[in-house]
Amino acid sequence: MNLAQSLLAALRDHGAREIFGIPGDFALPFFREIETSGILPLYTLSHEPGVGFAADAAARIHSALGVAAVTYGAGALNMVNPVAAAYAEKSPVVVISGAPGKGEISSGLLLHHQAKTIDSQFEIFKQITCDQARLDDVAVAPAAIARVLASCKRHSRPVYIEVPRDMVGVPAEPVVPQREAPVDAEQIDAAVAEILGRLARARAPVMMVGVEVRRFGLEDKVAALAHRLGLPVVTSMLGRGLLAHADAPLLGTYLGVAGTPEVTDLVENSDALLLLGVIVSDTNFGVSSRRIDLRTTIQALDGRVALGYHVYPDVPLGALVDRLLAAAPKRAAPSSAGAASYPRGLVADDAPIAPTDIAAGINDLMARHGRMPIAADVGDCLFTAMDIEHTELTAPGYYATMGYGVPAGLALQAATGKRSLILVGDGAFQMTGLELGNARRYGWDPLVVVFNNASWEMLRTFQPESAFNDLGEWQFADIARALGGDGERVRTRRELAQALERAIGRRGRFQLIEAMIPRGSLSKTLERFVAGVKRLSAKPG
Ligand code: TPW
Ligand code: MG
Repeated sequence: MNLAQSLLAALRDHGAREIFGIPGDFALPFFREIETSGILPLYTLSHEPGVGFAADAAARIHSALGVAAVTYGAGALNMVNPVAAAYAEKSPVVVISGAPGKGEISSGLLLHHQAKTIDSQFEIFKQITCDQARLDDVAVAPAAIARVLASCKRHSRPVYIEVPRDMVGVPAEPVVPQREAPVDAEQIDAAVAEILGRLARARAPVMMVGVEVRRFGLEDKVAALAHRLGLPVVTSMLGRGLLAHADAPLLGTYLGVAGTPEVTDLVENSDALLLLGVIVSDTNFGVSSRRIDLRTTIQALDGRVALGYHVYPDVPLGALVDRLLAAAPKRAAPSSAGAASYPRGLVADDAPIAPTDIAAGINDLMARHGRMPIAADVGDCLFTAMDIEHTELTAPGYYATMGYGVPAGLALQAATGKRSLILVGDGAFQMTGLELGNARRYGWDPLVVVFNNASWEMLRTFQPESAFNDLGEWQFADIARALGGDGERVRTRRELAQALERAIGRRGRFQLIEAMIPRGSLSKTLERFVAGVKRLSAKPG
């Protein structure tokens, strides 16, 4: 076994199922090993941001490692933003970069793709990954791989592995996975007792679930826990899509001022808000209509539990949920709050299309043809996704990078074999939409809805006076044909309803529906968001 094979087998043994990548000369030997070993399938895309987003989405949908393989410098540095997004949103992406070999480094020449020093790239990735290794010593490389992959799983954050090109074929030992660190049972029991006590005394306890619940594969257990404790459940914005397939008393998504009053009141009036794996960020909490005092909440995140000023520093979420389930009293009192209702029954008339019509059309479609996993980009398409019934969703709901939707949607299909639905704005499509050209050769046929308002509309809502938010009117439906898919431009609700039905019936090629949306026409959620943010910023203090 050589070092590359040792690394590839370790990736597979740690849960990775496929690799997304783009080679370069520093990475060619490693890519040859990927192809000839057949240990994991390789999907190449066109631009490294797409590779990073695809690996991230695969990690999210599998609740396991995603892998992005690139070349040194020009390749890896192109992935800084997607990896930063994965870091922020706790997606376990393994970045594997080719690198110059020892002999080249000592040649005294500057090397192509080198930024400041040979180490610059390693230093840059230290900022956006939780562990790193350069495999330049075969004696310690297997242990380094084991450590880095264990970190990736434990923290559910990206890691960085650099493979000098002259090391790829060197004979190496297989990687022995690290054993899981033992948990401090007494500490966990103490945390569990305090949590259950707080919940029992509370007048209006509520459970909010965030991405860690999915990252650590806890959805079914958390659903059972909610039933056991009789707690109503909401997701955070980034956690939207969680529990979609679990039997949970799920009411909707907490969006502060942008959300429905029922969910917002429930969360903001709770005297014991149990935050399970929720990243406490401005997108979740900055838009609260009534400031949530985080000291009154119970927070389980990043391997610790905090109740007010009381912190239990070593409590992994999985172990906590297991102990809560074991210790919780069997209280059958179901939560009384009603579930959210979503727009349905798209009226097929000649009115222009509003974002809410797209939500209604998709809800109708899924009711007839079954639920699809969704990848959404940033823009009003993401707010519109909040009006689509619960289904698996991957979107950068906290870090909020554009360009995510199309590559993520391709990865959903690569990872699950299921046809995905991609929601993307025209501005975001301009960034990474061409990755759709790769769908044909891999047999992916996602359904893509482009929200074309010829505008950076979200930015316009905050700063209407700026003309730079006017984009040109690109013909996205025409681009679809050139990329190997089918495209259709629709302007009315009737055309939208018909196009959705046609698209779902056509398999084998991606289907792009370009929905023309008049500027200024926003989803209800974005409307409330903008009104709420303006109201909040108008308040003194
Ligand atoms: C990589 C900043 C946030 S929203 C937005 C921009 C430029 C406009 C989105 O336009 P689009 O959608 O896609 O047409 P819509 O509904 O608003 O019309 N660069 C990156 N990420 C972000 N978030 C920005 C810039 C931004
Ligand atoms: Mg737009």
